[in-house]
Amino acid sequence: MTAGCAAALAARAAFAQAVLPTSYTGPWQGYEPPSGWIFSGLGSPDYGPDYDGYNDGAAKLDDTGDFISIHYDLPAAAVSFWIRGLTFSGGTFRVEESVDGAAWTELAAYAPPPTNATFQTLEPSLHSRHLRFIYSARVTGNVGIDGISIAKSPFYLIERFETSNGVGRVWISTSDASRLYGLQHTTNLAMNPVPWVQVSSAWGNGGELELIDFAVAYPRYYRVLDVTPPPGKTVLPARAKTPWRGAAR
Ligand SMILES: [Ca+2]
Ligand SMILES: [Ca+2]
Repeated sequence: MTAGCAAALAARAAFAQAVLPTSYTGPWQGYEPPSGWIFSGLGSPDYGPDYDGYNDGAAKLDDTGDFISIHYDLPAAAVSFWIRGLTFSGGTFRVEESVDGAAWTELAAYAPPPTNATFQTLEPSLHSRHLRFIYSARVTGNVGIDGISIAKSPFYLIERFETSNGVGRVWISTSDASRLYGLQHTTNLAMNPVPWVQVSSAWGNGGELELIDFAVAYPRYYRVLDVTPPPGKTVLPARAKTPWRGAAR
């Protein structure tokens, strides 16, 4: 393989994104991962019986630097997986998250991982778009990983907020053209349950989307979520605003 070809492949791997929700149960070593996923240095053969019950193997990480990474498209609510240490001693295994795929921060560290296969759920930052399971320092033993799934957050990250003349404008960075987005606010985050009120909604446009609150007051906290009606329910298009002329006949 030429250097240019390798670079092009690396670039394609770097840009491929998994669409949330995403999950993978196996088989692992020697198999093509889903789009946006990378398997690096996995040992052969996979562990069996596996941990998630799909009978398709658990991944074997058996050297320092072995990893499974996932690049995904939207804020994640949670990542779940099975983990097991096998004659593990002295090293460290980490689950890490990243905004850009270059700078990584620790989400969890296992020194050692549990000796029985154990189901874990972690909550990455809404800013993160990359997760990786990495054998950061091996001394003795291996780590088995299985049944990784990443859930989509129901909330969208508010990228910008501006107010002017009592009107608030909120932007989210990505939107899908076929989805309806709601802007909701509350004045009291301490209540249980928190009373959220929808102040406006807008159909996605495939890119950055603006949502407007026409009557900003403080304190006021916002969230943006997908409020697309389920199939079968239709939303009437907004009527053109015309001056009031009295009751229609
Ligand atoms: Ca499996
Ligand atoms: Ca390896």
